[in-house]
Amino acid sequence: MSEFLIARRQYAPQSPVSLTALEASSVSEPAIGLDATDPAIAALFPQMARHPLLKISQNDAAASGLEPLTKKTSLRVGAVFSGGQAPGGHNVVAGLYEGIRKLHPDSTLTGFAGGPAGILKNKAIPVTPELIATFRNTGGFDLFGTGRTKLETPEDFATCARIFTQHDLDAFVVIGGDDSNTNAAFLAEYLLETGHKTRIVGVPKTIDSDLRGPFTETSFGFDTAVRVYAELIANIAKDSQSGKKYYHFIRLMGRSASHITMEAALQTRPNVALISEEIARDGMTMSGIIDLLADVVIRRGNAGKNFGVVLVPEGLIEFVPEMRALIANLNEVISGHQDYMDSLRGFTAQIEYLAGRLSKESAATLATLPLDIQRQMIMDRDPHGNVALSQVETEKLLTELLTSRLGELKSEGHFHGKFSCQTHFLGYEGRCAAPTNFDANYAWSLGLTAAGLAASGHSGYLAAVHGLTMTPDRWQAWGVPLVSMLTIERRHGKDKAVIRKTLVDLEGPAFQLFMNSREAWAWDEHYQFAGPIQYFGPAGLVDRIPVSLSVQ
Ligand code: FBP
Repeated sequence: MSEFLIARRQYAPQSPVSLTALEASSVSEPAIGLDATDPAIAALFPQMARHPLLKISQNDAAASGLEPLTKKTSLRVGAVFSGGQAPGGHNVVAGLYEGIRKLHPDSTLTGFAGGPAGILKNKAIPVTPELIATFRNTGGFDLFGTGRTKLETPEDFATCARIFTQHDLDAFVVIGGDDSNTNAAFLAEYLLETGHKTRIVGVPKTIDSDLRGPFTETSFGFDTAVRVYAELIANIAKDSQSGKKYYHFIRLMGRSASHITMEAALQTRPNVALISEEIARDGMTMSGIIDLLADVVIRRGNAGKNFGVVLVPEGLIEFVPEMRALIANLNEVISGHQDYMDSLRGFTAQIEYLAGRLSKESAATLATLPLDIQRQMIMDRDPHGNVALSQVETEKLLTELLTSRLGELKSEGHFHGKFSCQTHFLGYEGRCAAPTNFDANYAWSLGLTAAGLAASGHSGYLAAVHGLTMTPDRWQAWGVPLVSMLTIERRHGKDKAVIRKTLVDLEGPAFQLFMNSREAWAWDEHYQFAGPIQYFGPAGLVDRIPVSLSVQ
């Protein structure tokens, strides 16, 4: 163990008293109305449709008439990581373990290895106090591992039920994003309907911060990941400002929503940060985006500044209208001819085959893209045959198109500066960093909340910890019915019940702050040196929270 990890082990995550003294707390149904469940959702989830909101709080049990959470018999709980890694996952498990053992000292926790597939294959890992001590406050999901197998068919649910019975589980906790929690809702409904005793609790995980809800201001992992990116962006900005010869185009992870890019921009103040949601709202084409970037480069060039920093969200191309249409058309055509496409050797054969099958508009859009990007869009596909958007090097697409536009403008006498660029992708660098104090506390509190919900006998709930702009002792612990977060969306030509991804709110205070600042950032160097995450030292440094959260 490194000196850092040894020292970091000593950090005692913070939580409100309702969670630190979970055994003396109880679960109530406060008279706060959630939006009425969509009738189509209620029809799909008859067992869960009328689930009330739950709150975990400290009560005078005698006065309130509520049962304290403490148990006379031990609890048996299972847990799994599902989907992409996010800093804080180990603290969720540590909080959950601590919580169930507070409620009964003989309670047990069993992890399943490698994500949801580990449940189906019954790859059980017993959690021990030694394991928890080793992993607490560390990044990564290596305690159990993770995976992206989806549990969505009745056969999957029946297998889960069998495995849960085999382990005699009272409750099972899914630590996952929107898709995983959607599937958790279906699993909970199945178990309730079949009279199975195992209750299902979800925990909001994803660096993308797109799983938000009535009492979920962000997911755990977002803060740490962005702070890692912000440190690196600030270093690159310093380099750019020192050498004064490169534009740096930095693509940032975040599958769809631009929360990471916006938060990184608020922390570092780059010259340009593209926000996909705004681009979609304004119907901006790729050519429009290149015009915007060219304008910044030309005006900075006129002031003798041939350098700068541009942030690009990973999901950008999906929000650009003609690219969105191209992706949809490619997905449709490729999925209809997947076996034949796979049998064709090489890009040239595949693109020739596709040429006659794409719509006229899509073929024209595809032809405007650099060859490398065409290759990535056609040949890199996810397991479902769809374009693997996260593999498309959008930052290179932008710099290639921009270089060619600036070349034209130069030959027409409209651009007198120089344009040299470097491209970067920041993603995996941030997903397994040691959690910040904020994420360590938040994830720990979510784990304790999940323990309280698991013990209370409720199923189909998302653990939620609210009031995150306050100090952890003032946070509140809730159980939000998963049905209240579900909505019907059309996916792959079919209506599906899903937890909707929360995109950047263009009317919200964080975007407004960004919008009101960005004009100044474009022309002058307002770069803010974010520095590395601080784990030891003054509260002002170690207990920071995301800017976008603090302005809510
Ligand atoms: P989750 O939604 O599962 O948390 O994953 C988020 C994410 O980190 C995205 O930001 C990124 O696009 C994707 O995972 C990358 O996935 P993979 O690890 O499969 O390459």
